[in-house]
Amino acid sequence: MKTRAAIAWEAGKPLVVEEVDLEGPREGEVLVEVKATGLCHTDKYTLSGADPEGIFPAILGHEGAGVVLEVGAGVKTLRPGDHVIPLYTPECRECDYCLSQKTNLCQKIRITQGRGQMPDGTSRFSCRGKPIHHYMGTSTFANHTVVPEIALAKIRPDAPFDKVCYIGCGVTTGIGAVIYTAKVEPGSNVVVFGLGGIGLNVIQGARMVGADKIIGVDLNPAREAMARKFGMTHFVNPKDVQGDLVAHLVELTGGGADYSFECVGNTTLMRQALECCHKGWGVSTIIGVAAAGQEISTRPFQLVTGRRWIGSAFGGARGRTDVPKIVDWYMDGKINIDDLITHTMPLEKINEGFDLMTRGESIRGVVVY
Ligand code: NAD
Ligand code: AHE
Ligand code: ZN
Ligand code: ZN
Repeated sequence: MKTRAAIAWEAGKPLVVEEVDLEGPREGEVLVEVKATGLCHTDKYTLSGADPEGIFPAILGHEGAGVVLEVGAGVKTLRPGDHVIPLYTPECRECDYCLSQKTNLCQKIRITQGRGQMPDGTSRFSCRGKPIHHYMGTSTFANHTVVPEIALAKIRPDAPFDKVCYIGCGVTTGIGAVIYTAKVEPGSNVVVFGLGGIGLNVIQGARMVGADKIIGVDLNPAREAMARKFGMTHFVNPKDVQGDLVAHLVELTGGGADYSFECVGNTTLMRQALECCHKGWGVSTIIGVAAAGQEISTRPFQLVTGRRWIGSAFGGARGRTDVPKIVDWYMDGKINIDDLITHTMPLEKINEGFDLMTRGESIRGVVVY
């Protein structure tokens, strides 16, 4: 079939919206009509050329929601008409990783996914006869996409696509990092570096679990009002801090954060996030994605004295199990998504959506097909 997609032909160049050819689903695969997709900073990162797994040409996008149109041979859990959220972290429920119950990082199709291919090593997308790579197994910057069955969460049919698409990455990543990865307890003091599409969901997750102080750190003063609405109790703009930021945060938390989260992708901030944690027990979770070649460092003494440095992908969520629950939380009014979606646009305006992100004017931009 023919469909419309925003193609990343080359690193560092704007996306080009054009017609593409899409082959039907093969065994274990599902054809999805994407109804809406969010723009995540990770798409921008890959487009920039800094991602070692960035392969071009490709159809980016990993924060979608849509409807199943057709299923390939052997697909048992989905049928046409089902509403779904594509998962860049699938859940096969049979690989060693899934069975371990210690991680959400299902590895069943990770190798081909990282090569921009479907599990059989080929692509379903092409444009003027030239194959186009998939991205993160999802490619939601296409109006139609083919996704493995194990990488689709079935969601309730009454959930609005233009809101719950954000659960495909940002909402789950932020809230999940708090509840599934760090397991923040009520009464904890929390510091969040970066108050964008991910960090604001960390804030909302911290409030949900009953954190005490929730301190947000961002260079953009415009982020303060939104973060307070989501539960932030103190705002720190590093530009306004005289002296050492880490010392300031340790003082503000009365000895150090019980939990900190880095939601920017900046290795200097990752170090500060670790070092502002409380001696003996503070846990710092890295969520931000840093470019190829970047490395983190700290004095080992920071860890010897009881701080722990951990990371979180997709908020530690098991997609097929947890995403439908998070959709329920939204539909039940337990989490706020609407206020974070500051801009919606047609696919033709997707580059303007990324410009808004770069200028710090949007929290989440969403393309509605
Ligand atoms: P965003 O652009 O919406 O937000 C980034 C925020 O960081 C902005 O508010 C910006 O003002 C702030 N910021 C930038 N530099 C700063 C600095 N030096 N000090 C303080 N604040 C600063 O991005 P996002 O969509 O929220 O994504 C954040 C990061 O998380 C990215 O690196 C993205 O790739 C990553 N990410 C990781 C996962 C995961 O599963 N681990 C999932 C989604 C996104
Ligand atoms: N290809 C990148 C890695 C990027 C990365 O860490 N991705 C996160 C999700 S970011 C979503 O916005 C992730 O899930 N990582 C686990 C995995 O298996 O990719 C790079 O820098 O190499
Ligand atoms: Zn993302
Ligand atoms: Zn698995």
